Amino acid sequence: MTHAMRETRAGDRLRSAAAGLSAAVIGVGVAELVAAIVEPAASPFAVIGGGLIDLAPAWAKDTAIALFGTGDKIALITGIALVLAVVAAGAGMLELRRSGLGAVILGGLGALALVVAMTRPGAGPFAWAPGLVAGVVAVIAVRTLIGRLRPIAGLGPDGEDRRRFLVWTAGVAAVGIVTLIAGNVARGATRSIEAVREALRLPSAARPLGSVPAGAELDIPGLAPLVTPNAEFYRIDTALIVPRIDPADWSLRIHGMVDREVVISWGELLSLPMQEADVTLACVSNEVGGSLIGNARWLGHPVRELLARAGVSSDADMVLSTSSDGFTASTPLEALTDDRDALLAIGMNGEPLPIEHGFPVRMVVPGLYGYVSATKWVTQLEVTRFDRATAYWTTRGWSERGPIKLQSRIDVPRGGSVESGETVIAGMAWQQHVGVAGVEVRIDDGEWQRAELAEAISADTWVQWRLPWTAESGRHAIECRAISDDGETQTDQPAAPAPDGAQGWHRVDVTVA
Ligand SMILES: Nc1nc2c(c(=O)[nH]1)N[C@H]1C(S)=C(S)[C@@H](COP(=O)(O)O)O[C@H]1N2
Ligand SMILES: [Mo]
Repeated sequence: MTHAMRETRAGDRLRSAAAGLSAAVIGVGVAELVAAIVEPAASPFAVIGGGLIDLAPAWAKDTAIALFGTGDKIALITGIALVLAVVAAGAGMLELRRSGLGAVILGGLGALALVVAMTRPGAGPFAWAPGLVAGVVAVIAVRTLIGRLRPIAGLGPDGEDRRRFLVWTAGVAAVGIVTLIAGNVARGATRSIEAVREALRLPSAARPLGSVPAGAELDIPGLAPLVTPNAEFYRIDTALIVPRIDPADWSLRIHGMVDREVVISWGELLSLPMQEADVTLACVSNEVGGSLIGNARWLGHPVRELLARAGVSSDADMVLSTSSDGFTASTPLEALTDDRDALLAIGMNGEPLPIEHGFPVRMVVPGLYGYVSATKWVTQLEVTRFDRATAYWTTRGWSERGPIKLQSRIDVPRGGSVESGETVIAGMAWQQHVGVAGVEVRIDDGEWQRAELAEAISADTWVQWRLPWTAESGRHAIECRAISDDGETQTDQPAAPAPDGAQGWHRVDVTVA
């Protein structure tokens, strides 16, 4: 084999890989456009990503959140795109070596997207369309492009030149990118739900809460605000495409171990007495010192009232709430029937729920981690028993119950370097529905010092704390621990988030200049 020949073959391999890649790009692009038009939730990326999320074991969810935080979804999409690119390039190379082989691979990927889309919870009547289109378009594209490459590679009649092949390949990819962008724009344009939300006027609470106590907000730079603005509120869910529910189409069905099923529409819900509650929501995946926690003023109707209307069987001990996208949470029945502010919430900090926080209706239950209580886009409450039904994260290894653990966090200083002299250490502490009685701080394993606790809004919210500190130069370790209203002292025994929440003391290392 001459040197020149070897070079040509390497070039052809590269060309065939590019052909496979651009065939995949046009397949995906056209499919995303079709999905945006007929059924946004059936986008091949969304269904494959959603399927992977649902298959992922607890440690994978944990690792993803630890690595990418709330950017975990972007990381997942990027990962899928990279795998697809590699497979598609390989399909192009195989198609050149053996006609039909690459087409089978790309068609198979389309079929996979089709099957996954049709078996997703809440799949609509056109769920099959994007996958089918992706497969067909990609097969036609790879057959056409590789057909044009074959003569160049010396495998067919002459008459093609490299430049024309390149133009074709680039053209196909360009069309794919344009349709991909168009699909995303089209999906954005189905923003009508955004418009509906913006036009909504929420009813006011029967007995509106006053503003938060003046002594509750310490106002220290770097310290988390007591009330988390909606735009800064952490978001955790399994939804790659956020469900967009028109309130006019929304209803909640209460069924299972009840005397009578209750179905309530949006209009009916709005006509019921509304109640406000300040409640801090926390994610079980929050690491010690982490930021998957926020506090908001929620507006809603007590879940208790609707359960009473349905008449709950005395044998029941759990309510399985289900969202429009199939997520489920198992909430102990008593947390929904005792006197706490467990709400079917429609408002968050004076606005309708943001779409990514559950519009139009979600659950909020003080004292429990979000994964066992805070179902967004909620559409069903099934009254049942823990020994009869299992919720989404429980089947993936997380605890079936998730009471909030006593925790505290240092926000100021957050590490790095600090000026020497008079300064302040400050942070947050929480154990929703129990309440925080105190926070202690120690420096360099010294004596525990009692921090000044700000006024709490209620036992259902986190509380700020501060401790004046004379910082002396050198390296220092700052630790904190909370004491609850039950008299419990926050444990120093570290535990990872899985299966029922992280624990241990938060520690910050600083260098004082
Ligand atoms: N439909 C749905 N609701 C959900 C989830 C979800 O994945 N899907 N995740 C839960 C978890 S794990 C948490 S911590 C909270 C987070 O609520 P937020 O995104 O409004 O902060 O929502 C809960 N409700
Ligand atoms: Mo969570």
